[in-house]
Amino acid sequence: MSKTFSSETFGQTLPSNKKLLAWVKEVVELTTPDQIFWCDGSEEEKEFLTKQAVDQKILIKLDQKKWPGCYYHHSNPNDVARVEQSTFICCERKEDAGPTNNWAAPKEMYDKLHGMLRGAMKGRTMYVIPYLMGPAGSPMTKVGVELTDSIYVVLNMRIMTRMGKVALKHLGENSDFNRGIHSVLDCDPARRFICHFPQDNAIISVGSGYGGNVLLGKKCLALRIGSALGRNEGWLAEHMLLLCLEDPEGKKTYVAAAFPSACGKTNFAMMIPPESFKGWKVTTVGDDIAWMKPGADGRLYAINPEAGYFGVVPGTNNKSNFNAMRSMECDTIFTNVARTPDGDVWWEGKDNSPPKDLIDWKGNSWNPESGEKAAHPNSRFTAPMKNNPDVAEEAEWPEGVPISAIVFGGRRANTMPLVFQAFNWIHGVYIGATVGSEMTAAAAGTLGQVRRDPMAMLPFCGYNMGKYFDHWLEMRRMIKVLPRIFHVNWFRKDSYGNFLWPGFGENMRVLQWIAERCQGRANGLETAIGWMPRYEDMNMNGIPGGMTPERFEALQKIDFEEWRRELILQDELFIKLYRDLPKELMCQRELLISRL
Ligand code: OXD
Ligand code: MN
Repeated sequence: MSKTFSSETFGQTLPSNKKLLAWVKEVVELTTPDQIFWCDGSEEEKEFLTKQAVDQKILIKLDQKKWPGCYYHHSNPNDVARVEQSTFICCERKEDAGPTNNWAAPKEMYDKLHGMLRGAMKGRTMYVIPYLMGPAGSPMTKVGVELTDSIYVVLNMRIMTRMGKVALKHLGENSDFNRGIHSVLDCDPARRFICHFPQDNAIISVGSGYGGNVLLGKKCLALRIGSALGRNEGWLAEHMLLLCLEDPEGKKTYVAAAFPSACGKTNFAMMIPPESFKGWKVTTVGDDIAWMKPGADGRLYAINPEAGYFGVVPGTNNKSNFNAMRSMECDTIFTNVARTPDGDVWWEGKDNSPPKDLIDWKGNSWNPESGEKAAHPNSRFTAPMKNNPDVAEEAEWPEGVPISAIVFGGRRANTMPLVFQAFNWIHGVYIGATVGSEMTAAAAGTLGQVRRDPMAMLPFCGYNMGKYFDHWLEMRRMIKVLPRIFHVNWFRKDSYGNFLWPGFGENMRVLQWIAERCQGRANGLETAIGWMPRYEDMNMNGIPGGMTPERFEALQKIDFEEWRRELILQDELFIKLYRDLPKELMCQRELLISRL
């Protein structure tokens, strides 16, 4: 093996885990790095690597008075987002990946990727990152090891996961860990592949440096591989935020919510209740991913496997998300926002006064007349979860939190009311399976078009989506106290195109109804699509701009013509998945049609 200079620098001894050592050796022989760096997760190591990253111009040090511990990174302009077209599930049978995933045969894909990785780290350092997804000591926690040639990945992984010695200790001599290999190669989109091998608990990612493609603990392990592991092991890996709602008497309700990307999961998870909600508090357990497993008492327990936030920056300000602004005040890595030569950062939606001499995310000088965005719309902050002033203490609980409510939602200008509740678990699974959301600005020409994104997992389900629905249905036999299931839509508009609901902190009103429904305290009306609050069932005190019963009726309206169209649109997904679609869901569809 080549030189292992972290042990010289930090006195770290190599782990004794033979399986881990043998696998690292194999990858070293394949990729031939000049050096191997075993990460221990210490503060000294962070300082050392940060200095190296600055010396190598991978990171730019921000003004440390304004932004203590914060750094800036420009990515390659061709590499700014997840790439669904280059993301593969590699299992033996194509039908196991299902019609919503790209598939490749494992052997062929391994051959191709190993060919690309041969000698790929020559002249570079290979970092060995042992990490945990989940709190140390939790029975739900999984160990991963990522081998990467990117120092940016190391510094992000140490924020997003519990990394280093703690992970090696958790692993011990066990051979059960996720094997992840990442190399940026030459960052060519034509040679970019994000590949998952669920049967081997392995991931190989090449050709990209962008977070969602390369921080292998997040979308790759915690969702794609995680969902496949969860199916075999009897749990759920979901694209969900987790929050704790505490009422004035101190009673806590834990809520999990799945919204497609860019529908405000981080904002909802970090919500601050309005002034009129004295004594109510929302704390954040997680903002993106939940692992949920039935506990011994028959309830469904959830952990947030992550330790940090990798959030979209544009649009974030003290009003839209006060806690996200606090979270990124120190020890944060900013990627692809705009910056100034003296180490400040700025983005669209931060405030109305971009600083002078702004440098845009591509590194060019920028002014308001440039006609382009200064910050990339998918620019990100990577911040430790502990920076959030309202992080829940429960985020560190190894046993997780008992979930009372599961909420699905999307961005819909019409059809979907503000809130309704499923009649039961199977109906709730149908509601989750048929989630649709309007595409946002990124895809030109399709603006406003509704894309089906079942349970917000379309890009993240690591196996056949039909079988995934089946797994959700089967879970009801393992959970004695089933969470109640709801659907929300903050984005319904009137005929003039104005939002009918103020959103943000005011969503607290919906959350209160949801929590009280779970406790059997709030009323609701049985309708064709589910249980719905009437005007008098919701707390509208102090709502900005007021809320008349007429306006609320428009928000909650079930328009039969719109629902007819909705059912036809749902068919697109059902036809695609027909072969493996559980018949319970077809049955729910028929029941809904007959009720309507
Ligand atoms: C994310 C996403 O980055 O969902 O969390 O795309
Ligand atoms: Mn996400």
